[in-house]
Amino acid sequence: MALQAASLLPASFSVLKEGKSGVSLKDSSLFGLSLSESTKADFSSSALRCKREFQQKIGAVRAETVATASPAVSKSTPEGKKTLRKGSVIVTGASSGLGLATAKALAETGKWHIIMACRDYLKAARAAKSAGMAKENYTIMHLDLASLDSVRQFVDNFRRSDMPLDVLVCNAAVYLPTAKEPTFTAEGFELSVGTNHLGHFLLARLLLEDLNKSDYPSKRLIIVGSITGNTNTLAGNVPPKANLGDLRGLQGGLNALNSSAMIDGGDFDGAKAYKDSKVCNMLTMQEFHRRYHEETGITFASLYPGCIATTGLFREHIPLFRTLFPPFQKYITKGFVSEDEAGKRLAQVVSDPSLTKSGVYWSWNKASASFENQLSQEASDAEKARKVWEISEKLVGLA
Ligand code: LMG
Ligand code: NDP
Ligand code: PMR
Repeated sequence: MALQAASLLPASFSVLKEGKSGVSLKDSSLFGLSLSESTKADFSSSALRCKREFQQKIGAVRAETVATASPAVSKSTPEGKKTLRKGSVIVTGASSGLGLATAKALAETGKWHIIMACRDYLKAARAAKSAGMAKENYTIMHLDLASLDSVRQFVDNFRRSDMPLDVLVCNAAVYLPTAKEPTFTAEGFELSVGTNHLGHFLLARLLLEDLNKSDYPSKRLIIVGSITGNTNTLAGNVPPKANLGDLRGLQGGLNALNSSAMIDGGDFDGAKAYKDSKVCNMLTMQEFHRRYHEETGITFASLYPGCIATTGLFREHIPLFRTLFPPFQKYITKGFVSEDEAGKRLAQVVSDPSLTKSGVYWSWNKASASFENQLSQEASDAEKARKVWEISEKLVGLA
């Protein structure tokens, strides 16, 4: 695995040997208001070759849940039980937080090989090691979502690895709440929307072909969303609120030259840009579902994993916020979840046989049971989803 990981690195990389508006506030408990409504609303040919090589590489594991396993991916053991090869899943941003916890949860099942798609190879390698992930369960590959060249290079490298692709998890994100001025991706898009939305948009569009080739019984494309992009919740009403407006800034390329750096054309606000990017993530998932679910059978899903107040997402926030935010979420909103728990939730969306419905935005209730959640009016606006899709494909060079 070490060699394989090393051979997939770009030449410039050092080699490591390890491998609907209306906020619901019924029965709440925050300052005399209860949060359970908001919880409910939001807590609340070559394929064959790949397959053969992949099976040799990582072996086959016993299938527990394959109702529809095709003979191609399963084989019989001497005891007559069906086995299923390991699933192959790409997780972006698996070097910390939710992505790492998800990779760990999947690796522990022994049924998944995780391609950790990360911008910092060494960090990812250390993270996987300290999470106790066994080397045969993962491969690290370089991906910087803030560069479309890097996204294309990643897709090439991945294809050269001959591993199949059964599930893609678009998880990585940046959040720049204290930035006074916008910063930009390699192509000159505002960094939060450029990374969280446009980088993933290109990646997912390119890898759809690879997912389509997979013979795995349940193929999935998951894009991580959030409560804070949904204005039908209390959390989504904390200013600044997400709002894509008429998309004039996105249309202009978010470069702060001939257009605003913000999707709606307004003044730059890092927290809003992040929330807008999450709306794009949730709209993109639904547009994928509308365009491709019937034709491909792929499950498209998004989720709010809970408030994981301890992750690196808040690294740019002021120290006081970083100190107060976890106890605030734990004891006041009660929306807090640990990285481990959130990782198990996302791992369910990757592999649980009961979560195969497409076009769904998953959330979990206080008892950690999953449910289909409602998106805000804007985050479920089909016309806006189509426009975001069409503008985005021009920006990333697909149209
Ligand atoms: C913006 O500020 C920044 O300007 C922007 O740069 C970016 O960072 C953005 O979203 C990110 O935030 C948001 C600012 C405005 O909020 C804060 O600064 C508050 C930080 C809170 C985080 C930690 C809180 C710690 C609280 C203390 C906990 C310690 C324990 C004490 C125990 C006490 C026991 C009683 O925030 C606001 O504007 C606040 C008001 C927003 C509420 C909006 C909700 C709309 C729905 C109305 C219902 C309101 C009910 C609850 C209101 C609670 C308000 C505190
Ligand atoms: P972290 O900061 O811990 O993880 C984000 C990951 O994204 C890191 O691995 C980071 O890499 C990676 N990343 C950032 N920029 C790039 C880039 N240009 N190219 C490749 N990878 C990149 O935050 P979380 O785990 O909290 O966030 C994960 C997801 O969960 C995000 O989509 C976020 O929106 C979502 N989410 C988080 C919530 C929370 O409460 N924390 C709540 C709801 C949703 P590196 O390690 O190198 O920095
Ligand atoms: Mg929020 C039900 C209450 C709830 C939940 C689940 C969250 C989640 N937040 C809630 C309430 C509140 N928050 C309230 C009442 C306030 C005002 C005091 C508040 C404030 C607040 C701030 C300043 N919250 C924040 C911030 C951030 O900077 C975080 C953010 O917006 O990142 C974009 C954040 C978050 N609150 C959440 C979640 C999940 C986040 C962060 C991450 C994300 O959406 O991805």
